[in-house]
Amino acid sequence: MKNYFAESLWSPQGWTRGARLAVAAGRIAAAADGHGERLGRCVLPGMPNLHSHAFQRAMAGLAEKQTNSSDSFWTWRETMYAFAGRIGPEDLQAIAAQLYVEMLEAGYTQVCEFHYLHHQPDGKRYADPAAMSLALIEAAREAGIGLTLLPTLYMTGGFDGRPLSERQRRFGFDVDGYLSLLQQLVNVENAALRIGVALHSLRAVPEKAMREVLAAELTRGMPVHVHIAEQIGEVQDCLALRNARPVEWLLDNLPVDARWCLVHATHMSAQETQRLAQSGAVAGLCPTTEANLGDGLFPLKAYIDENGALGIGSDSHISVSPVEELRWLEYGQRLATRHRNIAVSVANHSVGETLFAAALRGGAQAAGVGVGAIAADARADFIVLDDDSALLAGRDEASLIDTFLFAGNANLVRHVMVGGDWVVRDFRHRDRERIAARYRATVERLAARV
Ligand code: NGQ
Ligand code: ZN
Repeated sequence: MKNYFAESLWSPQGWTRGARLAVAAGRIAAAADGHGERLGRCVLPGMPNLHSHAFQRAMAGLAEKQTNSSDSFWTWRETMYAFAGRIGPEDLQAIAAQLYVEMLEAGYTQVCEFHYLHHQPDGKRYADPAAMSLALIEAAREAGIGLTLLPTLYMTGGFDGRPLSERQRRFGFDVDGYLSLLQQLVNVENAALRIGVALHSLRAVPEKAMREVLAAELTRGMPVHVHIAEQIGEVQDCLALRNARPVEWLLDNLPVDARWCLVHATHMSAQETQRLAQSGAVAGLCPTTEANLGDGLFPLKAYIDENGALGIGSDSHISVSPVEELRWLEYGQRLATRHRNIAVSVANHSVGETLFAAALRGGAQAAGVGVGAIAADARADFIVLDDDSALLAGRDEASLIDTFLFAGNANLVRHVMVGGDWVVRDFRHRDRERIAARYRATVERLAARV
């Protein structure tokens, strides 16, 4: 048992002054005694990252040149597919480990990996069909981040059920193959690894297959993630072929509840927004990627007013920072409405606290793991902000989180604990150099392969 002391500890219920924390066997123990080691002035729960495609971290910055005067999400996707085609299991492990180190240093302590790069580039199975999944599991273990691995079902190339394109072939599974991959991975679940279901999108998974996966005994109680309504083109195709908008269709046809995470859900009518909020599902918002890809803006105000659950993800990883995701979540709304201080609730007028609390709660729900709060028996995950930072000087508890999220560009996350282990001390991950060196060698090799 190890005892710690924090001057101010924040949880979604509010601040505790002079908090004592005991950590035993990787968890927060019920009661602490003695004074313990001083952690710092401000201790917060670690943030879950509810949406990641790890391999895309290595192409950050490589899709910012105009290829066509009408560049869009769809032309970006071609660039992404070409890049995806070069990644093998060892590459994936090196890239993901680097990404997870960056996440930890930024204050994320759990990541939901929406993983669809299953097979060899030509679509052939690896000798172990789980090779790519195992590479992600190994990367998370090396970095020391909690992982919710969401192997992704991907079957068709569009709403009309067309076959996968050549570049999509390595994503493809039938339902039986998919369920046996899930079973193999469930067998290695542990305190730092949870397995869940991902259905890539309404474009990529036929309704019948969705029903079969959800009916399987194996998937009972698992988190279920799906990409939805990110682009207008997708809304139009869905309307044309199913006579319903994507979120509307999903809510009408599948048992959407608190197990579900609808990633993006950008384009919703007022009625869809209200119904999604009432379903108890989490809206998985990825503001920096959604900005980067030109997706559009989520109807945040209406959704918060209906008490909708939400969380944040770094998705394509052009940015890896909970601060930047939450900042841009609010700024998008300010720019569009020409108002300020939008994401607040009746109970709390602080934008920072409202967003931070919502993303902790929704992120933990989407991850299917009891994280996101510093509470008795929870996994011992927390972050300690930098006492020496000038940005936090003179800030009392009422403005600490607003300042953390909205002021400056320096990383204020100084120490990070996951499952009772200090993975980041004084801003540096414990294995940062080794993992960065391997990453560098990997991207240099990938660049040479073009
Ligand atoms: C993905 N990413 O699966 O990586 C997608 C692009 C698609 C985002 N939507 C591919 N941000 O949706 O077909
Ligand atoms: Zn995605």
